[in-house]
Amino acid sequence: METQTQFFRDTWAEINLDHLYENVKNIRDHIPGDVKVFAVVKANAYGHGDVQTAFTALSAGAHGLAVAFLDEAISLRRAGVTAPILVLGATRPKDVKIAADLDISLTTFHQEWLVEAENQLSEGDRLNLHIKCDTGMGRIGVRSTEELMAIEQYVQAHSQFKLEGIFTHFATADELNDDYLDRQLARFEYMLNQLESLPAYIHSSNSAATLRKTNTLFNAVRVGIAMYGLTPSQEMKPELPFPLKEVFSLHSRLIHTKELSAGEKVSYGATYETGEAEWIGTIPIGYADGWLRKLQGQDVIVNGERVPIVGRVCMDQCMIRLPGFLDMGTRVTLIGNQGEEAITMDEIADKLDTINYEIPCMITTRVPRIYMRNGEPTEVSNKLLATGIHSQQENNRQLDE
Ligand code: PMH
Repeated sequence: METQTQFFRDTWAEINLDHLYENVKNIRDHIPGDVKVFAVVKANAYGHGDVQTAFTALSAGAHGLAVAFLDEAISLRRAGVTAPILVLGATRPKDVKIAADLDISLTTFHQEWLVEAENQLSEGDRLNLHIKCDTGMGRIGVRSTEELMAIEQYVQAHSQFKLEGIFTHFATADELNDDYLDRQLARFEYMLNQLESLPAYIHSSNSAATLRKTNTLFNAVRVGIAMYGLTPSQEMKPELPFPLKEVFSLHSRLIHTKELSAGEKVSYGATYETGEAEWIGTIPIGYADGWLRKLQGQDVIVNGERVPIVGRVCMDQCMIRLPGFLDMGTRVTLIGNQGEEAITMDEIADKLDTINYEIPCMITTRVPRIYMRNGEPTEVSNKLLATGIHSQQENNRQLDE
């Protein structure tokens, strides 16, 4: 089959929208029907592609979206998202007008911020706010009840503001020992009790708390990592209420193969030396794609078999030891399944001494994302294409296999 493509390289990530849909649906079904799900799509949906993730999560029953920064929210609105969007991080008070205009909810945790924000808004404007409580994460948020009450009063007294929500974030929800989480929860409940009236959304749970706990759900949850099919921590693996399906996989193709004789060297520093005659393949992915130099020695899957990356990872390419001669263009899977073999995000995270969250985030935007449904690349809706954003990711590659 002829390859039709809007990008011109042999490395890509596949985003399995069926898995994403299933994960969101399972999360939705796991919690009571009146608890709303905010799909956390910050950081380009943890590297998966925010617009496609957002639309899929919403179609699977998510009520709204959460992002870190105002820019991320604006980009979703411009892509046609009409669902509620909450900015979880801090927004500069001078930028609140655009949030009000686009019906984007912001997070607040300082009274002075409200005073400055009010100056940017006119009589008829309405800015939806969620108060962030710092109950023990030590990142952002109101820490004292006096501050909390002052903020509530200020918001109530100014018609440009509407108190839409209040929330906190747990530092240890992915650990099975609940001592610290319970202390945070108690502090949050105490803060809620100080309010004159409760806003529409009360939320504290990330994925780990949503999957593991029932007493932290309130009436909304903010789910990121589990939606992408990744377990929040290794400890939680045996505790999962349903299987999570990984959404992101990473692939490349052999662009060069050769047989080297014994004693020949490979890559910068000439650190790898063939022990015998070896077939060596080159794949066009390197550290500028986020495939870090530390991944030297990591396995990839080719022809259904695990083989190692040999020699140093270069900026745009790396070399692998092949089981024998293989055709150019043969698919190489760096993350995901091929035949009977699988390389999980957790395996890569382990190799890099980090957490699975970091892996899809670190694969740079130079790697095109292909959105898959029923095993086929999806037609991206004309509406999305018309926005002209995320064009690198909005492609419709026919995989020639
Ligand atoms: N809510 C807030 C405020 C967050 O910062 C995050 C994730 C989530 C919800 C979703 O968490 P989950 O992906 O575990 O479900 N934030 C981060 C972070 O700042 N670093 O790693 C994850």
